[in-house]
Amino acid sequence: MDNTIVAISTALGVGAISIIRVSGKDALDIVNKIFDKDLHEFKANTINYGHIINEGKVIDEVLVSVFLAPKTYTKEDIVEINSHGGIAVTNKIVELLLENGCTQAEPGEFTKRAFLNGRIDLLEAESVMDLIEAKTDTARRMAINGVDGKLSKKINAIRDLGLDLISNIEVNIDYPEYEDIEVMTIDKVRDFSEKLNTSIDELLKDSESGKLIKEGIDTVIIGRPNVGKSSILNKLLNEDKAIVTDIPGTTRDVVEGSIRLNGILINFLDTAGIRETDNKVEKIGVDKSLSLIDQADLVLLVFNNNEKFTKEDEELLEKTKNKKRIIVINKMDLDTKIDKEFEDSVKISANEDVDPLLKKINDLFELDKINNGDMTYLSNIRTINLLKQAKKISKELITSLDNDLPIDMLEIDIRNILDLLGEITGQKYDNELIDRLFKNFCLGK
Ligand SMILES: Nc1nc2c(ncn2[C@@H]2O[C@H](COP(=O)(O)OP(=O)(O)O)[C@@H](O)[C@H]2O)c(=O)[nH]1
Ligand SMILES: [Mg+2]
Repeated sequence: MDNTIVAISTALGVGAISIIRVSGKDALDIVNKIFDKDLHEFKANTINYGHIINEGKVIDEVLVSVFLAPKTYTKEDIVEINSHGGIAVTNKIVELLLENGCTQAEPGEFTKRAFLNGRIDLLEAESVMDLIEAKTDTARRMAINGVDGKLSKKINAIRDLGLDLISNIEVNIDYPEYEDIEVMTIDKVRDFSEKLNTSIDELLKDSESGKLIKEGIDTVIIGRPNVGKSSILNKLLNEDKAIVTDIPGTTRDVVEGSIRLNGILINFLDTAGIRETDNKVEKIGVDKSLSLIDQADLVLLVFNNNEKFTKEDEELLEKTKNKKRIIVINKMDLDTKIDKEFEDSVKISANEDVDPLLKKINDLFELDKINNGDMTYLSNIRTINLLKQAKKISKELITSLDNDLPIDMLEIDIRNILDLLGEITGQKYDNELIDRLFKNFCLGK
């Protein structure tokens, strides 16, 4: 991290202003070479008017902010140039900075430096990205709790439980001859182990909400041709997105659209109706529909109230039986001819209203509850996987206690849990992981 990096931090394109960010020990010296004032004369955390100059010619009229280490985003000296927005201006300034000693920053490199220099932990760094990528206000609320360190606090509180456990075990090992200490510590160890187990469990349960908030619910609409799938999609989205006709096999490609339900993004995928077909194009669509079932978080399986239940309907029922699923009986405005009863189904008429369906989705995922939660959740696959491993070990811990295993044997398990929690917040990390993680960030962040 000896080099001084530069990147455009604002979105590329035409806009009122752009911000070019420079970070590193030579930040002030390098910008000085192309600025018409001496940045060293400015106070920290000030914004100053001046010109970017090259070979005596004015390149742009700018405002330059100076932030001095260590009280900056990266803990290094940072200079931010607010230039006029636009591709030619910003590219020219970056080009000059590169010529004068800067290195082009990699994606996420500023935040990576903030992490490596110890200003933020890994969970906070990941949350910065989540905040930038948040598509809903709910996702924003969750991400800011991560950026703020609330989530790290939760993880660290669980780590503290583990540390308490270890110290109790060690007291027990150090004074084995005192029976009352032994009895007392074993009770404590059990108590802490259960607390540890419950806390991990709760956090893991919350992370399911976290994942939904972050990624939304991928919902695939499945059914035979002409049962009204595309009509349902259009009504859900309140727009004529998919083509609706009375000709079976109209929808061939996947049509997508999303809505927000109680702050959660629901991504709907309307598919080709599933049936045996000789038409090459339609067949590709049918195969695609079937493969989408596997990836979906939710399947809306649509049947036609106005037709007898068919063998194909039965097959779809079978194919989706292990998925989270809502059975939708459509065309309720027409005569009932369907000759199959379902314990739990939503009956609608797509040309009238789909509110009962929305209510059902809400109830199935308890979306209003999620939306009213405290939003301090893990939501990334990396951290959720680590927590899952920790949970497995903490469950074994309880089993060991139930089986009266010698107490010193538990210490290894607890240390493993501590390590896993440490990996979540980045107290322990390997460089390859860090490189991979920050590569997904945007440039200039
Ligand atoms: N009466 C009635 N007709 C519907 C309803 N839903 C869809 N349709 C009609 O059924 C036909 C097929 O609808 P479409 O949405 O294209 O079905 P898909 O093939 O499953 O996508 C169209 O003529 C729609 O207007 C409904 O609830 N009631
Ligand atoms: Mg259709």
